[in-house]
Amino acid sequence: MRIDIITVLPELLKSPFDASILKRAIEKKLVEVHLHNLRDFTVGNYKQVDDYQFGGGAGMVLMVEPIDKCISALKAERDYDEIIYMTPDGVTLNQQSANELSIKQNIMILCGHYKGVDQRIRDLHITREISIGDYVLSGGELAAAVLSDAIIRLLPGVLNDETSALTDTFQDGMLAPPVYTRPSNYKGMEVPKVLLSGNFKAIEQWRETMALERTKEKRPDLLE
Ligand code: 6GU
Repeated sequence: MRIDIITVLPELLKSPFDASILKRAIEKKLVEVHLHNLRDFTVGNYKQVDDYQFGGGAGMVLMVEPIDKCISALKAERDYDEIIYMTPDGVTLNQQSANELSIKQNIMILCGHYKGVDQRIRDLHITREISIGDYVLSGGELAAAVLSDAIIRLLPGVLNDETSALTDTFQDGMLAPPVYTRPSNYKGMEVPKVLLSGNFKAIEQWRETMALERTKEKRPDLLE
């Protein structure tokens, strides 16, 4: 898979891809992530990427021309399965949409900023608009990092047995069961005995029961 991210703040997006699982996925060439600085596509001397909105009102809008130039240059290089705009008025990201995107070949992600982007970019190029929840962030960069992480960890070979995505919360529409590690007794708090029993059938059963109980308690909406 290849992910191209268009942003006015590439420095904000470097570190998420430079540690842990995402770093390893890139090193193993399971994914390529390319950051594109919108300022490299400006016209004129001031490297201007945003401007006041027509009709008045507070907040700057990312201009159509630099974004169109950047997206068009990338499109000329390869076909994109999705061109995603990160925006709080998009469709809320969930595990199912992350699963869907993880089987694509080339994905482009546009990060909004300030009051967003000129509507003509959305009309012209965008195939999907994604939000990461009902709250407002200063820009789409952190949301793009969240989306990329959710996708990349699903790519074959990225996770090993220990970190397998199959047992994740949400992957089967349920929350994951509680987990414990050593010591088995901490300040009198005991680990559930079944987990120490070596009886894998009983452990599996316990985990299923606990997952269901936890989902009923914390996220009954998932069971409807
Ligand atoms: Cl994708 N962008 C911004 N700016 N705020 C958000 C968001 C995205 N998702 C939730 N809040």
